Amino acid sequence: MYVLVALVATLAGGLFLHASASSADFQGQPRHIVLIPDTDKFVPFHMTVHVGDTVTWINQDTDDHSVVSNDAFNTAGHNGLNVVIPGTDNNGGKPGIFSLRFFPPGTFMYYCPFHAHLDSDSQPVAPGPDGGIQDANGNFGTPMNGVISVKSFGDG
Ligand SMILES: [Cu+2]
Repeated sequence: MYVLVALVATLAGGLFLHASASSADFQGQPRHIVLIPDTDKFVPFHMTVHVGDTVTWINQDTDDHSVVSNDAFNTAGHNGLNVVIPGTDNNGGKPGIFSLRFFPPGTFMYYCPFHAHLDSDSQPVAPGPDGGIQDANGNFGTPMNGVISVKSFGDG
């Protein structure tokens, strides 16, 4: 009986792996996904990948969003990147998808200028009320941005 349960669990695990692999099969086989849900934020805010890995952004929002490299802080390449990822309203009802492969180890910092721009007093304009990075108290003070740490294999 215990053997049977273990076998079923193994089969179920295999099926789950197969399903998730095929659902991520957009362009090649992205292993790291940053979601833009129906709010103005990148989920997860921070992600660690290895040299040579591909990160894929999936915009599930109706609105367009951008990935713009924050070149003042970037150490992982892709300086000057400025890509609009269409939302479902501008993409035939489907999520917009964008992929980027990382080679130099370092930190890739990026933001969406539509939801992280500066106002006339040079203060960051945060999205709200449900977007941006939020704490448990509903602090909407952080504009739409994200961080990817790119590690070499020796760094573990
Ligand atoms: Cu945005």
